[in-house]
Amino acid sequence: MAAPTTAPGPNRIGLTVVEYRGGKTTLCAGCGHNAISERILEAYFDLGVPPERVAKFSGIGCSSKSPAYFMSRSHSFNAVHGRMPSVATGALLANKSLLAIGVSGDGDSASIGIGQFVHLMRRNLPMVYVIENNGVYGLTKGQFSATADPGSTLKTGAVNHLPAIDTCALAIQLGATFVGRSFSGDKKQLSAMLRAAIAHRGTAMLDVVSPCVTFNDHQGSTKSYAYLKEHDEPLQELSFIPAFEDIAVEYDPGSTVEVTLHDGSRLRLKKLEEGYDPSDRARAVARLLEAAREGDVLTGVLFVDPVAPDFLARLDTVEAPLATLPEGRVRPPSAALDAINESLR
Ligand SMILES: Cc1ncc(C[n+]2csc(CCOP(=O)(O)OP(=O)(O)O)c2C)c(N)n1
Ligand code: SF4
Ligand SMILES: [Mg+2]
Repeated sequence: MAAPTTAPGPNRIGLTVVEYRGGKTTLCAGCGHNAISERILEAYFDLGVPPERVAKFSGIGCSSKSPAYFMSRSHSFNAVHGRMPSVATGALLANKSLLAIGVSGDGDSASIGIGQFVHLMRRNLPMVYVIENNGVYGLTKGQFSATADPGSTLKTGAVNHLPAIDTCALAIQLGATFVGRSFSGDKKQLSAMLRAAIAHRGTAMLDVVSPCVTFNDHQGSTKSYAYLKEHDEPLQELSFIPAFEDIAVEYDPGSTVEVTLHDGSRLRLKKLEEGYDPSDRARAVARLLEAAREGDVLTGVLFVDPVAPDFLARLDTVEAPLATLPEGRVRPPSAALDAINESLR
């Protein structure tokens, strides 16, 4: 049922997957971030999104280098460390027709960038926001970040004593409208989640555990491939049916929740955990805290509200990109300026 295609042939707008590729990666072989770049480009290819409509944003870190490795034909802005949210906000306020994706790291979003991150989550800016979460500052040689779990160790044996920031719990509590957690090694779950995030109108925050093979893949790490294989606790089996595939499939509403997204696509969540309701914010946060206490990594769609108005809708910003508006529409008429000048005399 509606499995991602990524066949070598053209997609629905006549482009091949090669046309969604980016530059050759300079990240370490085996880095989780590389797998996420692949899933991202496949998701846009499968949905037939024109690369020229996409704007990629990032901050600083190995993760923030990732946008260079997918969709070279898209717009791209590699911002300052932790300041990507304000750059993306400005770009979308100036041009509402862009389809935005931000790629950040746990350091970029939860350490230096936490001040910007929290405001992005409460604004519900329409963008996909991926945190490639490896628990360390990979680019600067593997210091603990703010998402490192207490008791986890560095390769040197140093122990983290501070509590971890759970970006998903924080985003849900702050009002984000699509929040999911996945693992770079779970191709099926991550692909469905990314495609749904692209179809969602609002901030879709995906925290993807993405092991750093060079600095944080040892015993004692809770962000390693081995730890995730042992402790990944999926909430649902996800499937995504794009709006252009008009397929009706029977399902049992007792065991499956179907969410209709902004563009008519459907996200189907087959419950693996009885009673989990992805529209209940308080329960979602409580369940994340419970999982953390048990040392489990809860994955899947944690929370979704497909109807809340996004930031640009609330502000009622102009449809046309600001750069295309004629001067007469962006400047106050001279009579208005004269009146202001007169009032200042
Ligand atoms: C203002 C500023 N402070 C510190 C740095 C140094 N620095 C570069 S990347 C980074 C952390 C990156 O960590 P993360 O976002 O988790 O990305 P990763 O490399 O782990 O993917 C730091 C502290 C910087 N570039 N700019
Ligand atoms: S140092 Fe870590 S995060 Fe950076 S590219 Fe290498 S494996 Fe990836
Ligand atoms: Mg990191």
